[in-house]
Amino acid sequence: MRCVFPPYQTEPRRVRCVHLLKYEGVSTMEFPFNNFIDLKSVHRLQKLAKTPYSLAGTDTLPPERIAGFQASSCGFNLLYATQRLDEQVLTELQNLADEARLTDQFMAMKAGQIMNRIIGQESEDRQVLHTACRDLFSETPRAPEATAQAKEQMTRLQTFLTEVDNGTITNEQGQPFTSMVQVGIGGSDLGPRALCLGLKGFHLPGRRAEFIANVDPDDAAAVLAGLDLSTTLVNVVSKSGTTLETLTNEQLVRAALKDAGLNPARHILAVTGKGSPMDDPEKYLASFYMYDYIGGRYSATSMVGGVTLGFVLGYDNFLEILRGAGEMDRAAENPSIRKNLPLLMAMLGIWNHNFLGHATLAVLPYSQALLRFPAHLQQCDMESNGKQTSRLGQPVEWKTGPIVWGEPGTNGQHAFYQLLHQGSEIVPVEFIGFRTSQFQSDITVQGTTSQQKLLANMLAQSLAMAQGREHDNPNKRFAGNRPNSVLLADRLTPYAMGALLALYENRIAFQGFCWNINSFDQEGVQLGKILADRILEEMASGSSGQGKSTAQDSPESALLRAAGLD
Ligand code: G6Q
Repeated sequence: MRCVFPPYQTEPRRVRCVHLLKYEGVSTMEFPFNNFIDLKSVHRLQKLAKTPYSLAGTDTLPPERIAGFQASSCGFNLLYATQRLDEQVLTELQNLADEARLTDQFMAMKAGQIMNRIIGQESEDRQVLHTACRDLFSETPRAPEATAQAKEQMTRLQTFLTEVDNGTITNEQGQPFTSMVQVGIGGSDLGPRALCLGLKGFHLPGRRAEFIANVDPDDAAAVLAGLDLSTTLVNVVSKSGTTLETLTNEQLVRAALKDAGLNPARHILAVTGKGSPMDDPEKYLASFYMYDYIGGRYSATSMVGGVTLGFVLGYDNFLEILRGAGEMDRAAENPSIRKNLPLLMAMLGIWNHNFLGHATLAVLPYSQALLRFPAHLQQCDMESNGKQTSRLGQPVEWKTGPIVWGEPGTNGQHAFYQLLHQGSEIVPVEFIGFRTSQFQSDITVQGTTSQQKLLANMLAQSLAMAQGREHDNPNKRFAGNRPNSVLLADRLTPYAMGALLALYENRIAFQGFCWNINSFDQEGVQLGKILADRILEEMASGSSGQGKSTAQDSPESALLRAAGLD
């Protein structure tokens, strides 16, 4: 039985197709409901949202509330007493997760159901199996075939890295490679880059990794200027093997290698989809694969991240990233929101976004290492859940993904926190912190370490946003009631980094399941690419540069002229 409904609006509103999820032996999955806004728990939550718990004032956070609103998974603790909710709201959020069958949908995804599709419309129609890349440690992986493919790639990676380490793979002069440049964009850049920067304290001595993403020639120029190309490996990463920016930058780097008198075939490796135009092992020093069922923005734990991270951190540390991610994926199977951090964070986000009406979300890591993690989340969240068509191919009538943004604290405190505390827009915040520093090199000044100062600031911000402060002078008044949570772990290790990545990936997937949208395609990036191709054609042919504008000019030509680029 399929959940294909007649055109939107003609179908009477009701929740249908419940109890049709199956995990095994079913190639297509039936989605368990139609409209988010028709779920019974949604109606109850709408009523509760009229009088949310008030955090403002000095007696709103008694110790029992702070102790009660905590949860943990895989070494991460979430303190969420500073959210605008009470036990009743939490119970209804659990009911919503149950009614929308969120963990069932997650299990179905992990087991290889076709989750990337829109029923009744042309769509990608693919499995979503990034979780299989890290399901390497269990004797009963949820998607055994995909995990077997991941293991095969891991073995290739281990062999390659061993040969780089033991001098079997060297440059033409027999010198070891010390640097790797990853050339890729979007999902083939952001996650791997965020993780690479996130784990600098674990980089192998003498090893370094750089990234070139932008087609702006200044990006490549700045990176290449700081490298000795003779001891540099270039890792070109593109799932499709057709991305304009990446193919252009590959040519640019090939030319730079040749200019330096080096043989590109001894320096350039590739990570790509099987059968893509880049799947040409003859052309590269080594080739690794990622598969159709791994979306770009969910690919950091596949070879898309594995090759560069393995090179700079060592194979064992990459394996630790996968172990952390794999354990968080297991934690995400628990139907109880009190025991499943990704699910809890998904539901808190939905409470703030759909019921309290907050349009954006700031992710503020109190960890300089996580400098680029918000940028990765921007892509992962907004490309996944910035949608307005349901999985049944109908327009949605409820809010889907929020605007996600962020920067590390304490730097942000000296920048945009003014708006967070006193602006007219309420911005829910997710703070992320670690009890000890990554490098474990610190100084005590006036009785506290820098790490303590960092964490004290994070907790202070959480309290200030929640409780605010009364003042006679309205300009010095803080209204409070700015919801936030604090996510804490002991130290940002490879294991913690993997767990954090999977925590957010799974939170995003749970929200997409709840909104009944397809979190795994990205049609919204296509139109701009098509128009850019048209403008490039005009630039290459010079057809817009023939005199004054005419009434027949296409908008592309007219814009080129107006921009002085004809
Ligand atoms: C991610 C998107 C997108 C993609 C890039 C790079 O989910 O699909 O960001 O990763 O466009 O694509 P290629 O890896 O195919 O070059």
